[in-house]
This record gives sequence, C-alpha cells and structure tokens, in this order.
Amino acid sequence: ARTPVTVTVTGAAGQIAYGLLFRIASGAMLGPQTPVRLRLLEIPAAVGAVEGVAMELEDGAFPLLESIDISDDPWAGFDGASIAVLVGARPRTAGMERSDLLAANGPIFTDQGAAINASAADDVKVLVVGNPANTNAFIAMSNAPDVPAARFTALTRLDHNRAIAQLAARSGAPGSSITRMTVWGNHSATQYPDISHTLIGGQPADRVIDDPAWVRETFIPTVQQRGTAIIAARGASSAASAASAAIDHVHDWVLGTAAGDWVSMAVPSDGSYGVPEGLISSFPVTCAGGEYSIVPDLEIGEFSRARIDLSVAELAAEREAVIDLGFA
Ligand code: NAX
Repeated sequence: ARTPVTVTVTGAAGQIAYGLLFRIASGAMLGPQTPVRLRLLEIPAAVGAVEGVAMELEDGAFPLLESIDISDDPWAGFDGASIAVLVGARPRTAGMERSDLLAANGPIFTDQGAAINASAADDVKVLVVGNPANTNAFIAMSNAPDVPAARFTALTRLDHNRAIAQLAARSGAPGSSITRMTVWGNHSATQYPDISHTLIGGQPADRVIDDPAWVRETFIPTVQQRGTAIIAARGASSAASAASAAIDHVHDWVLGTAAGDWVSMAVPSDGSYGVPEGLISSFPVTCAGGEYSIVPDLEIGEFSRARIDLSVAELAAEREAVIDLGFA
C-alpha cells in the first residue's frame, strides 16, 4: 500500500464537511490506492458534534481510512497535513455587510495560515472553501511566508461545474462532452463564467448554442446566482455539491486534468491576463505532476475583458480592505 496522506478538514461538523469527509474516506479525492489520515478541526463548541461525525466515519469501515484525529487547536489540527481543506468560516448573518464578513473571517484565516506555516507538511496543498473564499485564501497565504504562495487556492470548481450543468441542459449534450469551461475572478456574484473557449462535443460552444442573448441574459446570471437559488429552494446553502466540487478540485490538482481539457481554480495570479500579481483569482488551469499551470495565451474578447476586470476589481478592493484591517 502507498504511504498514507494526512488530510485536514476545518469546519468538520458543518454541512459541507458532512458531504466531504465520507468521500475523502472512500478514496474519491486522492484515488483508490491512497490511505488517508483525517484531522478534523473545529471550534470548541462543535467538538462534540464532530465526535459524532467521527463515529459515523468509523461506522463506514472505509478500507482507506487509517485514522481520525479531532482538535480545536489549529496548530495540532494542521500537524503533518499534506492536504488542507479550509471549510470552516464565520457565516454571513442578517445585517452583515461584506466588509463585516471580511473582518469576522480575518482572525480565523490569519491563525490558520500561521498554523499551516508552522506545522503542515512541506508539500501542503491548501484549498479554501469558506467564504469569502478568495480573500480568506489570500489572508492565509499572507500569514504563511514559508509555504510557497502557489499552494494556496480557493474553490471556484462549484461555479465551473454549475456552468457545465447549464450548458448540458441547454444543448442536450452530456456534461462529460463539455470541455474547456472557464470561470474567471472572484467566487461571488461578479464571477465570469466564460464559454468563449468552451467545446461541446469538440465543437465551439458558442456555435453549438448559437444564441448570444441566452449566454448574456440567462446563462451568466444563472451561474452567478445559483448559490442564491439553492438557498431559496432548499432553505440552506449548497453543501453536497460544494463538497463534490472540493473533491474534484483536489483530485485534479493531485492526480492531473484530462488531456485536452482544463478546469477552473482560484490561484495566486502571476500577472496573467492582466490580473494583478498575488490576487487569488479564478483562472483556467491544467494540472500535472501535482502542480497546476494557468492556461496561457487565450484570446480575450472585449465582452470577456470587461467582465474579468469587474470581478478582479472586486478582489483588489477586498485585498485593500484586509490589508487595512491588518490581516495581510
Ligand atoms: P456550516 O455553518 O454548516 O459549517 C461551518 C462549520 O465551520 C461550523 O461547524 C463551524 O463551527 C465551523 N467553524 C467556524 N469557524 C471555525 C474555525 N475557526 N475553525 C474550524 N472550524 C470553524 O457551513 P457550510 O454549509 O459547511 O459552509 C462552510 C463555508 O463554505 C461557508 O463559509 C460557506 O459560505 C462556504 N461555501 C463556499 C462555496 C464555494 O464554492 N467556495 C460554496 C458553498 C458554501 O457557500
């Protein structure tokens, strides 16, 4: 058997974790050959609940699950972690502005960044799911000076998968035939799902769909507002689909993307596509050998340019705000 991999999940008593942990234990994230050691990190008030989740994980009798450790201390919780999935965050409550949300989450991701810096494995890969995900990842990255910045990423794969689902429904083609979808920018309502390089059954998506008004007026807003639509329908925010997207994100980062295809990940910009260096923004990426690379040289039309710039401006403002608050 292969060497076990230590995976830390924060917010382990929450809704997303309840979907995520069982799939990690089953091998869906790191493959059917890799044993996992789970570290579950929670706040003290939720440790009891997380003990219940651990009992259920034991009851799954997963052959790949080597151990489960529970902690409410980030330094212990990230000890030896090669994969860190940061799901726990302070939720937005009624009357809270986005700036209040940034302020409430700053201390969590400052501490967790420092703890990852001090105690995670040298090869740690970090995925931030908790919102505002891109900026929380930026804070964690800024507080982990010894970890290469490129290891800090945020989840936009759910938005990517939602976009594929909408294209499949509209075209009648199976989702598996839809490739080269791109989501740019922030995981927020300003995100830009871009089909200008997407293929459906190997043909350009905009030619297959042939309805620019649908793309502008229905497709883009539907993907941007999908989280809100799920809350309205379900009475709770997306959980199993977010967990599934987190599995996809880490799976592809570690095990690689399919030849000829790419995925969307929010990663620290290297300045590509006019996105200021260091902002954690969603890009099209390919993955191989445990590393991702931003897909180079895509042509960006005027329509796309304006939408990417809008979302990136929001990210830059969030970065300003957390720097002013002293979190980065
Ligand atoms: P829940 O409220 O069900 O669970 C969150 C858990 O995090 C709670 O058990 C809480 O005790 C724990 N927690 C809070 N602070 C913590 C800390 N400092 N250390 C460890 N644990 C801590 O929320 P859930 O539905 O699981 O959503 C979690 C986060 O994902 C939210 O911020 C949510 O907004 C975000 N989402 C992100 C998505 C994305 O695509 N990036 C989509 C889904 C979701 O909206």
